[in-house]
Amino acid sequence: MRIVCLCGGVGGAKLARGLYDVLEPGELTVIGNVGDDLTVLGVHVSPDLDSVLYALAGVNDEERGWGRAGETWRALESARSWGGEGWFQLGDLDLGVHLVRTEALRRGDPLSAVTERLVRAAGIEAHLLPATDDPLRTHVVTPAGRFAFQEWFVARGHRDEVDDVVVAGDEEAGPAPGVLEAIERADGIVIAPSNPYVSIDPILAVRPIRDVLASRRAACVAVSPLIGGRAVKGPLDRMLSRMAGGTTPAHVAARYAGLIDALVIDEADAPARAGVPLAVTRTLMTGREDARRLAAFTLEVVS
Ligand code: FO1
Repeated sequence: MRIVCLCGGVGGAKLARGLYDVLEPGELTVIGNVGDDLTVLGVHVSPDLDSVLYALAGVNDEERGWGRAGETWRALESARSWGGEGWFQLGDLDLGVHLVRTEALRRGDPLSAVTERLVRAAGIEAHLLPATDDPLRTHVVTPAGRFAFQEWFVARGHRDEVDDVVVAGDEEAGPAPGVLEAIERADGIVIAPSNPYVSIDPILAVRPIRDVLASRRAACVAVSPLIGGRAVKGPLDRMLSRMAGGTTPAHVAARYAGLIDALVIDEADAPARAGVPLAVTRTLMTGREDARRLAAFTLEVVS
Protein backbone atom coordinates (compact mmCIF):
# COMPACT_ATOMS: atom_id res chain seq x y z
CA MET A 1 0.00 0.00 0.00
CA ARG A 2 1.66 3.22 -1.16
CA ILE A 3 0.81 6.13 1.12
CA VAL A 4 1.78 9.74 0.61
CA CYS A 5 1.67 12.10 3.59
CA LEU A 6 1.77 15.88 3.15
CA CYS A 7 3.40 17.11 6.29
CA GLY A 8 4.56 20.14 8.26
CA GLY A 9 6.57 20.08 11.47
CA VAL A 10 5.78 18.89 14.96
CA GLY A 11 2.18 17.49 14.82
CA GLY A 12 2.63 16.27 11.28
CA ALA A 13 5.85 14.46 12.11
CA LYS A 14 4.08 12.56 14.91
CA LEU A 15 1.50 11.19 12.48
CA ALA A 16 4.22 10.46 9.91
CA ARG A 17 5.93 8.33 12.58
CA GLY A 18 2.66 6.53 13.27
CA LEU A 19 2.19 5.83 9.56
CA TYR A 20 5.78 4.58 9.31
CA ASP A 21 5.13 2.22 12.22
CA VAL A 22 1.95 0.68 10.82
CA LEU A 23 2.95 0.50 7.12
CA GLU A 24 5.41 -1.96 5.57
CA PRO A 25 8.97 -0.72 4.88
CA GLY A 26 9.12 1.42 1.74
CA GLU A 27 5.39 2.12 1.61
CA LEU A 28 5.47 5.66 3.06
CA THR A 29 6.45 8.81 1.19
CA VAL A 30 6.38 12.05 3.15
CA ILE A 31 6.23 15.31 1.22
CA GLY A 32 7.56 18.00 3.53
CA ASN A 33 7.14 21.76 3.81
CA VAL A 34 10.18 23.91 3.12
CA GLY A 35 8.48 27.31 3.47
CA ASP A 36 9.91 27.76 6.97
CA ASP A 37 13.51 26.97 5.95
CA LEU A 38 16.07 29.57 6.92
CA THR A 39 19.76 30.33 6.98
CA VAL A 40 21.13 31.05 10.42
CA LEU A 41 24.77 31.19 11.55
CA GLY A 42 25.63 30.33 7.94
CA VAL A 43 23.81 27.00 7.90
CA HIS A 44 20.70 26.03 5.98
CA VAL A 45 18.02 24.74 8.36
CA SER A 46 14.96 22.83 7.12
CA PRO A 47 12.95 22.59 10.37
CA ASP A 48 9.97 20.65 9.03
CA LEU A 49 12.04 18.14 7.06
CA ASP A 50 14.17 17.63 10.16
CA SER A 51 11.14 17.14 12.42
CA VAL A 52 10.10 14.28 10.12
CA LEU A 53 13.66 12.97 9.73
CA TYR A 54 14.17 12.83 13.50
CA ALA A 55 10.71 11.35 14.18
CA LEU A 56 11.20 8.57 11.60
CA ALA A 57 14.71 7.90 12.93
CA GLY A 58 13.33 7.79 16.50
CA VAL A 59 15.76 10.45 17.73
CA ASN A 60 13.32 13.37 18.10
CA ASP A 61 12.67 15.22 21.35
CA GLU A 62 9.06 14.28 22.06
CA GLU A 63 8.55 16.87 24.79
CA ARG A 64 9.94 19.94 23.01
CA GLY A 65 8.37 18.76 19.75
CA TRP A 66 11.30 19.79 17.55
CA GLY A 67 14.99 18.94 17.45
CA ARG A 68 16.88 15.96 18.89
CA ALA A 69 16.40 14.10 22.16
CA GLY A 70 19.34 14.41 24.54
CA GLU A 71 20.40 17.65 22.86
CA THR A 72 23.15 19.93 24.21
CA TRP A 73 23.67 23.58 23.28
CA ARG A 74 27.39 24.25 23.63
CA ALA A 75 28.04 25.40 20.06
CA LEU A 76 25.15 27.86 20.28
CA GLU A 77 26.37 29.16 23.65
CA SER A 78 29.80 29.63 22.14
CA ALA A 79 28.40 31.40 19.06
CA ARG A 80 26.36 33.71 21.30
CA SER A 81 29.40 34.48 23.45
CA TRP A 82 31.27 35.54 20.30
CA GLY A 83 28.48 37.88 19.28
CA GLY A 84 26.73 35.46 16.92
CA GLU A 85 22.99 35.10 16.43
CA GLY A 86 21.34 33.13 19.20
CA TRP A 87 17.60 33.62 18.68
CA PHE A 88 17.13 30.38 16.77
CA GLN A 89 18.21 27.48 18.92
CA LEU A 90 20.50 25.11 17.08
CA GLY A 91 21.57 22.20 19.25
CA ASP A 92 24.91 20.45 18.91
CA LEU A 93 23.42 17.23 17.53
CA ASP A 94 21.06 19.13 15.26
CA LEU A 95 23.95 21.21 13.89
CA GLY A 96 25.55 18.08 12.44
CA VAL A 97 22.63 17.69 10.03
CA HIS A 98 22.71 21.37 9.09
CA LEU A 99 26.44 21.19 8.33
CA VAL A 100 26.05 18.16 6.08
CA ARG A 101 23.04 19.68 4.31
CA THR A 102 24.65 23.11 3.89
CA GLU A 103 27.86 21.67 2.48
CA ALA A 104 25.90 19.61 -0.06
CA LEU A 105 23.75 22.57 -1.09
CA ARG A 106 26.88 24.73 -1.54
CA ARG A 107 28.33 22.00 -3.78
CA GLY A 108 25.22 22.36 -5.91
CA ASP A 109 23.27 19.30 -4.78
CA PRO A 110 19.49 19.81 -4.72
CA LEU A 111 17.76 19.74 -1.32
CA SER A 112 15.91 16.57 -2.35
CA ALA A 113 19.18 14.71 -3.02
CA VAL A 114 20.78 15.58 0.31
CA THR A 115 17.50 14.84 2.14
CA GLU A 116 17.42 11.40 0.55
CA ARG A 117 21.01 10.79 1.73
CA LEU A 118 20.13 11.86 5.29
CA VAL A 119 17.17 9.46 5.29
CA ARG A 120 19.39 6.59 4.10
CA ALA A 121 22.11 7.49 6.64
CA ALA A 122 19.48 7.20 9.39
CA GLY A 123 18.42 3.77 8.09
CA ILE A 124 14.86 4.98 7.51
CA GLU A 125 12.85 2.80 5.12
CA ALA A 126 10.57 5.55 3.83
CA HIS A 127 10.92 8.42 1.38
CA LEU A 128 11.12 12.03 2.52
CA LEU A 129 10.79 14.55 -0.29
CA PRO A 130 10.87 18.32 0.05
CA ALA A 131 7.91 19.78 -1.83
CA THR A 132 10.38 21.70 -3.96
CA ASP A 133 14.11 22.16 -4.44
CA ASP A 134 13.48 25.81 -5.25
CA PRO A 135 13.67 28.67 -2.74
CA LEU A 136 10.08 28.87 -1.49
CA ARG A 137 9.65 30.97 1.67
CA THR A 138 6.63 31.64 3.86
CA HIS A 139 5.99 35.18 5.11
CA VAL A 140 3.24 36.35 7.42
CA VAL A 141 1.50 39.68 7.14
CA THR A 142 0.60 41.09 10.57
CA PRO A 143 -0.55 44.45 11.94
CA ALA A 144 3.10 45.00 12.93
CA GLY A 145 4.39 44.34 9.37
CA ARG A 146 5.45 41.46 7.16
CA PHE A 147 7.86 38.92 8.63
CA ALA A 148 9.76 35.89 7.38
CA PHE A 149 8.15 32.82 8.97
CA GLN A 150 10.76 32.07 11.64
CA GLU A 151 11.15 35.72 12.56
CA TRP A 152 7.43 35.77 13.38
CA PHE A 153 7.22 32.24 14.83
CA VAL A 154 10.38 32.07 16.92
CA ALA A 155 11.88 35.55 17.29
CA ARG A 156 8.49 37.23 17.93
CA GLY A 157 6.92 34.15 19.60
CA HIS A 158 4.02 34.17 17.04
CA ARG A 159 2.30 36.78 19.19
CA ASP A 160 1.25 39.00 16.27
CA GLU A 161 -2.14 38.27 14.77
CA VAL A 162 -1.92 37.13 11.16
CA ASP A 163 -3.87 38.86 8.39
CA ASP A 164 -2.36 36.98 5.48
CA VAL A 165 0.23 34.36 4.61
CA VAL A 166 2.38 34.89 1.52
CA VAL A 167 4.46 32.14 -0.03
CA ALA A 168 7.33 33.88 -1.80
CA GLY A 169 8.73 32.09 -4.85
CA ASP A 170 5.60 30.03 -5.45
CA GLU A 171 5.25 30.96 -9.11
CA GLU A 172 8.77 29.86 -10.00
CA ALA A 173 8.83 26.76 -7.76
CA GLY A 174 8.61 23.35 -9.38
CA PRO A 175 7.99 20.08 -7.56
CA ALA A 176 11.06 18.20 -6.34
CA PRO A 177 11.87 15.02 -8.28
CA GLY A 178 9.50 12.20 -7.38
CA VAL A 179 6.79 14.34 -5.75
CA LEU A 180 4.21 14.26 -8.54
CA GLU A 181 4.92 10.60 -9.32
CA ALA A 182 4.46 9.66 -5.65
CA ILE A 183 1.05 11.38 -5.53
CA GLU A 184 0.00 9.87 -8.88
CA ARG A 185 0.98 6.35 -7.83
CA ALA A 186 -0.33 6.56 -4.25
CA ASP A 187 -3.04 4.24 -3.01
CA GLY A 188 -3.96 6.85 -0.40
CA ILE A 189 -2.99 10.41 0.45
CA VAL A 190 -2.97 11.79 3.99
CA ILE A 191 -2.73 15.46 4.93
CA ALA A 192 -1.13 15.46 8.38
CA PRO A 193 -2.55 17.47 11.31
CA SER A 194 -0.30 20.42 10.51
CA ASN A 195 -1.17 24.10 10.26
CA PRO A 196 -2.98 24.47 6.90
CA TYR A 197 -1.80 28.07 6.42
CA VAL A 198 1.90 27.81 7.15
CA SER A 199 2.67 24.10 6.78
CA ILE A 200 0.39 22.63 4.09
CA ASP A 201 -0.41 25.68 1.92
CA PRO A 202 3.30 26.21 1.10
CA ILE A 203 3.34 22.64 -0.28
CA LEU A 204 0.15 23.27 -2.26
CA ALA A 205 1.56 26.61 -3.42
CA VAL A 206 3.70 24.60 -5.84
CA ARG A 207 1.08 24.67 -8.57
CA PRO A 208 1.76 21.25 -10.16
CA ILE A 209 1.44 19.63 -6.71
CA ARG A 210 -1.97 21.23 -6.14
CA ASP A 211 -3.03 20.25 -9.68
CA VAL A 212 -1.99 16.61 -9.35
CA LEU A 213 -3.73 16.42 -5.99
CA ALA A 214 -6.89 17.96 -7.41
CA SER A 215 -6.98 15.28 -10.14
CA ARG A 216 -5.95 12.45 -7.80
CA ARG A 217 -6.92 8.83 -8.41
CA ALA A 218 -6.55 7.78 -4.77
CA ALA A 219 -8.56 9.10 -1.85
CA CYS A 220 -7.14 12.00 0.12
CA VAL A 221 -7.92 12.41 3.82
CA ALA A 222 -6.87 15.29 6.06
CA VAL A 223 -6.47 14.95 9.81
CA SER A 224 -7.68 18.07 11.59
CA PRO A 225 -5.03 19.75 13.74
CA LEU A 226 -7.72 21.13 16.08
CA ILE A 227 -9.14 19.54 19.23
CA GLY A 228 -12.26 21.17 20.58
CA GLY A 229 -11.62 24.10 18.24
CA ARG A 230 -8.18 24.71 19.79
CA ALA A 231 -4.71 24.09 18.40
CA VAL A 232 -2.76 21.44 20.33
CA LYS A 233 0.28 23.71 19.97
CA GLY A 234 0.91 26.94 18.10
CA PRO A 235 -1.17 29.75 16.67
CA LEU A 236 -3.54 27.93 14.28
CA ASP A 237 -6.76 28.55 16.25
CA ARG A 238 -6.07 32.30 16.33
CA MET A 239 -5.18 32.30 12.64
CA LEU A 240 -8.34 30.42 11.63
CA SER A 241 -10.57 32.63 13.78
CA ARG A 242 -9.12 35.79 12.31
CA MET A 243 -8.71 34.74 8.68
CA ALA A 244 -11.53 32.20 8.23
CA GLY A 245 -14.03 33.30 10.89
CA GLY A 246 -14.05 30.20 13.09
CA THR A 247 -12.39 27.00 14.23
CA THR A 248 -14.93 24.27 13.44
CA PRO A 249 -14.23 21.22 11.24
CA ALA A 250 -15.98 23.13 8.41
CA HIS A 251 -13.36 25.89 8.67
CA VAL A 252 -10.55 23.32 8.49
CA ALA A 253 -12.17 21.43 5.58
CA ALA A 254 -12.64 24.69 3.67
CA ARG A 255 -8.86 25.15 3.61
CA TYR A 256 -8.68 21.94 1.56
CA ALA A 257 -11.75 22.46 -0.64
CA GLY A 258 -11.64 20.17 -3.68
CA LEU A 259 -8.56 18.36 -2.38
CA ILE A 260 -9.92 16.04 0.31
CA ASP A 261 -12.48 13.23 0.33
CA ALA A 262 -12.84 13.10 4.13
CA LEU A 263 -11.66 14.83 7.29
CA VAL A 264 -10.61 13.02 10.46
CA ILE A 265 -11.70 15.05 13.49
CA ASP A 266 -11.45 14.68 17.24
CA GLU A 267 -14.37 13.52 19.38
CA ALA A 268 -14.39 16.96 20.98
CA ASP A 269 -15.32 18.54 17.62
CA ALA A 270 -18.20 16.14 16.86
CA PRO A 271 -20.95 16.20 15.84
CA ALA A 272 -20.28 18.59 12.97
CA ARG A 273 -20.91 19.21 9.29
CA ALA A 274 -18.05 20.15 7.01
CA GLY A 275 -19.15 19.52 3.42
CA VAL A 276 -17.03 16.32 3.32
CA PRO A 277 -17.53 13.06 5.25
CA LEU A 278 -16.14 13.25 8.78
CA ALA A 279 -14.44 10.39 10.61
CA VAL A 280 -14.38 10.82 14.38
CA THR A 281 -11.71 9.49 16.74
CA ARG A 282 -9.29 10.65 19.44
CA THR A 283 -6.63 12.65 17.59
CA LEU A 284 -4.34 13.75 20.44
CA MET A 285 -0.93 12.09 20.04
CA THR A 286 0.90 12.08 23.35
CA GLY A 287 3.16 9.19 22.41
CA ARG A 288 4.05 6.61 19.75
CA GLU A 289 1.07 4.37 20.61
CA ASP A 290 -1.40 7.24 20.06
CA ALA A 291 0.32 8.05 16.77
CA ARG A 292 0.10 4.42 15.61
CA ARG A 293 -3.58 4.26 16.54
CA LEU A 294 -4.43 7.51 14.72
CA ALA A 295 -2.37 6.38 11.71
CA ALA A 296 -4.19 3.04 11.54
CA PHE A 297 -7.55 4.82 11.85
CA THR A 298 -6.62 7.30 9.09
CA LEU A 299 -5.49 4.47 6.80
CA GLU A 300 -8.88 2.78 7.29
CA VAL A 301 -10.57 6.02 6.22
CA VAL A 302 -8.30 6.56 3.21
CA SER A 303 -8.58 3.02 1.84
N1 FO1 B 1 11.15 26.52 17.53
C1 FO1 B 1 11.17 27.46 18.50
O1 FO1 B 1 10.10 27.82 19.01
N2 FO1 B 1 12.36 28.04 18.89
C2 FO1 B 1 13.56 27.68 18.36
O2 FO1 B 1 14.59 28.23 18.73
C3 FO1 B 1 13.55 26.64 17.37
C4 FO1 B 1 14.72 26.17 16.81
C5 FO1 B 1 14.68 25.09 15.89
C6 FO1 B 1 15.85 24.54 15.39
C7 FO1 B 1 15.80 23.48 14.50
C8 FO1 B 1 14.57 22.96 14.12
O3 FO1 B 1 14.52 21.93 13.25
C9 FO1 B 1 13.39 23.50 14.60
C10 FO1 B 1 13.42 24.56 15.50
N3 FO1 B 1 12.25 25.11 16.02
C11 FO1 B 1 12.31 26.09 16.97
C12 FO1 B 1 10.95 24.64 15.57
C13 FO1 B 1 10.51 25.30 14.27
O4 FO1 B 1 10.48 26.68 14.32
C14 FO1 B 1 9.11 24.77 13.95
O5 FO1 B 1 9.10 23.37 14.06
C15 FO1 B 1 8.63 24.92 12.56
O6 FO1 B 1 9.32 25.76 11.74
C16 FO1 B 1 7.12 25.12 12.50
O7 FO1 B 1 6.59 24.02 11.85
